[in-house]
Amino acid sequence: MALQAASLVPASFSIPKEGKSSASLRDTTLFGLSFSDTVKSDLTSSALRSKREFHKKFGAVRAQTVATEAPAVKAGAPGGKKTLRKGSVVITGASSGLGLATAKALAETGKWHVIMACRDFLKAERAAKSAGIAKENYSIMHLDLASLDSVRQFVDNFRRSERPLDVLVCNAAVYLPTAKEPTYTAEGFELSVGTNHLGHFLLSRLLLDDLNKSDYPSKRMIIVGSITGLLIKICFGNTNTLAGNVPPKANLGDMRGLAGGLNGLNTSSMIDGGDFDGAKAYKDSKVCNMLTMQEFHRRYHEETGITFASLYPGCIATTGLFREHIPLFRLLFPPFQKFITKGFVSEDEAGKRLAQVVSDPSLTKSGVYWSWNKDSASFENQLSQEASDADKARKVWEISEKLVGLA
Ligand code: LMG
Ligand code: NDP
Ligand code: PMR
Repeated sequence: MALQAASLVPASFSIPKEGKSSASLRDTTLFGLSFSDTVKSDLTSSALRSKREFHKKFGAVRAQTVATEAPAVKAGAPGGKKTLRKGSVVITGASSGLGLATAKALAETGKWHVIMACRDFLKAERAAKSAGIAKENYSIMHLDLASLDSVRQFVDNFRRSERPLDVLVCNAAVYLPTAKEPTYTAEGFELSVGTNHLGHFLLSRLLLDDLNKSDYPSKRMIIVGSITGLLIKICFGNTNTLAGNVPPKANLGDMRGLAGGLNGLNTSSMIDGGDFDGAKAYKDSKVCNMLTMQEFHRRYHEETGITFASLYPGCIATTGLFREHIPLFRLLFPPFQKFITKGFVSEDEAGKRLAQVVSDPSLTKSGVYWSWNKDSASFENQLSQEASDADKARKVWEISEKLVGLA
C-alpha cells in the first residue's frame, strides 16, 4: 500500500528548491468536457441570472490562469528585490463559517487567490459577495465531499483550470448530533465520517501530486481538526481534558466498522462497530482528520518538503456547524462558551488563525497541531494518545485508501 501511495507521485518528480523558480507544466489534457459544462449542471434552471454571473466569473477564471503560470519568485524592482506571485489556495467548505472567514482573511491581503471548493455554488457566490471578497481574489469550484465521483471531478476541473496548487485546506465538515438514524454518502459511507474524513482523504491524496508540482516557497496541506478527544490548554492556561471528555467521546476502537465500509447493512455505521451516534461519528471523523495529517507528515514531509498541519481554531460557537442541533443548544452554546468556558472565538478571529497556518512564514513546521492561547498567540499543542497513535494512523490510512479506491 505504501507503494500505491508513492505511485501517486511520478518517478520523474523533482522537488523545487525554496526561492527558485521552476514553473510547472500542469496536466491540461484531461477529458473533452469543458469546465463550464461540468459546473453548469450544478445550477438550477431557474437560476438564469446567477448562471450569467457564473459565466462571467468563469471567464475571469480562465483569463487569470495565464498569469498564474509565472514562476513563484521572480526578480522584481531594479533594486534586486524578489517578488512572490499570488499564492493559490483551495479551501473546502468556504461557503460559511471558518472556511469563509479564512477565504476573506487571505483574499484581503491581496497575496492569495482563493479557490472556494463548495457543494452549493450559489451559496458560495453569495457568501463571497457579502463577505466583500474582491472578485479577482477568488473563484468557486464545485465539490461535494459526500461523493467520491465529485471529488475526482473536482480534481479534474482544478487541473484543467491550470492554476497552481500552493496550499490545500481541508475545512468542510458536517455535524449531525440529533440524528437518530445514520445517513449516507453517495458511496454508502456514514455521512459524517464519509464527508469529513473519507472525502477529504481522497481529495488530499489526489492533490498531493499537484501540491508537489507547485514552485511556491512554502507549500502546505492543512486539515482542520478539533478539540475532540484531545488534551488541550485552554482554561486558565492549564492542560485540561474537559472539552474532550464531554460524552460521547471519540473512540475508533479496532476500526471494524470502518474496515467494513460504514454502510450500516452488513457492518456498523460507526468506525468502532458500535451503535450509531451522530455526535460521536463527528468526533471520530475529527480524530481521523488529525491522524491523516500525521500520516501524511510521516510519509511525505521529508520527500516533498510540504508542511502538513492541523489545528484547533477555538470554539466558533456561532457557525453553521451546529445547524442540526436543538434550538436550545444553539441559543445557549455561544454564551456558555463566551462566559463560562471562555473558549469562544469569533468567525473573524478563527479565520485569521487559519489564515496564519496557511501563510505565516513562521508556521512552516510540519506535523504540528496548532492552537492559540487566550491572547491569540499560536502554540504547538499536544494531541491525545489516540490522535497521536502512529499505528492507528497507519491503519486509518490503509483502510481509507481501500474504501476510496486508491488501493
Ligand atoms: C447530547 O445532548 C446528545 O444526547 C448526544 O446524542 C449528542 O448529540 C451530544 O455532543 C452532542 O449531545 C447534549 C445535551 C446535553 O445538550 C443540549 O443539547 C442541551 C443544551 C445544553 C447546552 C450546554 C450549554 C449549557 C450552558 C448553560 C449556561 C449558559 C448560560 C450562559 C450565560 C452566561 C452568563 C454569564 O448536554 C450535556 O452535555 C449536558 C448539559 C447539561 C446542561 C447543564 C448546564 C450546566 C452548565 C454549567 C456547566 C458548568 C461547567 C463549567 C465548567 C467551566 C470550566 C470553568
Ligand atoms: P460550517 O457549517 O459553517 O462550515 C462547514 C462548511 O462545510 C460549509 O461551507 C458547508 O457547506 C461545507 N460542507 C458540508 N458538507 C459538505 C460537502 N458534502 N461537500 C462540500 N462542502 C461541504 O462550520 P464551521 O465553519 O464551524 O466548520 C469548519 C471546520 O471547523 C470543520 O472542519 C469543523 O470540524 C471545524 N471546527 C469547528 C469548530 C467550531 O466550534 N465551529 C471547532 C473546531 C473545529 P454549505 O455551506 O453548503 O453547508
Ligand atoms: Mg463543549 C473548556 C471547556 C470547553 C470547551 C473549550 C469546549 C469546546 N467545550 C467545553 C466544555 C463543555 N462543553 C462542557 C463543560 C459541556 C457540558 C455542559 C460541554 C457541552 C458541549 C456540547 C453539548 N460542548 C459541545 C457540545 C457540542 O455539541 C459541541 C460538539 O461537541 O460538537 C462536536 C461542543 C463543543 N465544545 C467545544 C467545542 C469546540 C465544541 C464544538 C466542537 C467541535 O467542532 O469539535
